[in-house]
Amino acid sequence: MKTILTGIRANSVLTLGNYLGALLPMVRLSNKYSKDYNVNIFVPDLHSIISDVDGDLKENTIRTLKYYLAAGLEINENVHIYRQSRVPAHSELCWILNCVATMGELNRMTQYKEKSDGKASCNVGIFDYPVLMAADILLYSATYVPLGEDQFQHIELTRNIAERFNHKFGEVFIIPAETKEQVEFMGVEKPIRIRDLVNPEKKMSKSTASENSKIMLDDEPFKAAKKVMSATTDSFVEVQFDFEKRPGISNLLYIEALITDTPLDEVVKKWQGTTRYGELKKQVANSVSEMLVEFQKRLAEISDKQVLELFEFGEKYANEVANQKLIEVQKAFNLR
Ligand code: AQP
Repeated sequence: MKTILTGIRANSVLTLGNYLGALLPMVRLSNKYSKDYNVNIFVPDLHSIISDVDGDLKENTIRTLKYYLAAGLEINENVHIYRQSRVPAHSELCWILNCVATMGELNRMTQYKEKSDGKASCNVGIFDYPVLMAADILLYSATYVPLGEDQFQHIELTRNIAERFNHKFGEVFIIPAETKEQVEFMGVEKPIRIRDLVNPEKKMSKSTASENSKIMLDDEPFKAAKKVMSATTDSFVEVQFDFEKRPGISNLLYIEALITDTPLDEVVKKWQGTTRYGELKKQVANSVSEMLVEFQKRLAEISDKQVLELFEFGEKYANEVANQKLIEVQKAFNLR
């Protein structure tokens, strides 16, 4: 069986960007394919500590898994849920892959440049986490890795590291699908990138200081609606969908399409060419707040015990699969 794999860092409450870009697509894919595919959903808690953790990491980890359940994830024996730190093979393989990856390729990673920008010094984890990510993917021979747009460069890096390894040591790793195929599998036209509400040139991020820039999944729905109403748009007369020239209003159209699961074309057709900026904002504010009401209601019904039981099953599976692959790698490297 092929494997679909994804993870979201648990360093704080998630944003609407994380939800629409990564969490919801994964839930939809899992529900659609988990009869015929392995589905691995893990919390990369070792990735979380490359930056400050807001709150208690253990609790954040459990909450992040609850988000998947609240977003409608259906569980069967092919769905595996685990914590990265409970599967030591991730760190072990990361070290080995560090000896295959090059400084030059890691230096080119946009996320590294953005996360280290302006800092006099940053921790080595910020530089090296794409290699840990490669280990996360390759240990389970994952073909599909549904992620937001910002992480696609890391999938390409994973492919390069795996190809280089296989070329030198034999066919040890399954190569994840290339970007185009990943995007097609996700059923979207291009990788998803939700923008910052105040500065729509940038992506919406958990760590952005300005509260109005981001919608958090624990925001009170009326507060989230207010943030949408005050989102930056533009000073043109008519609504146009164009991320290059009109990122603010395009972001709102995009959010509306993703939340209501309506084709983007249809949403754009309804609003494009009209002067109804205010009405469009109200519509999106409504959709966001309705989504949060439903989501938060479901979240409150999920217990820690439910999640801990899933970890128990998933971590047993993950250790078995990952250790087997690690042994193959160690043999290839003559460590064993
Ligand atoms: N704005 C976004 N639009 C679409 N997808 C997004 N993702 C993040 N932001 C957006 C996707 O969410 C997943 C998990 O991200 P992560 O927490 O592991 O790391 P990140 O990309 O660093 O997320 P943030 O919100 O920007 O966190 P901070 O501010 O802490 O650095 C990934 O699939 C990502 O693509």
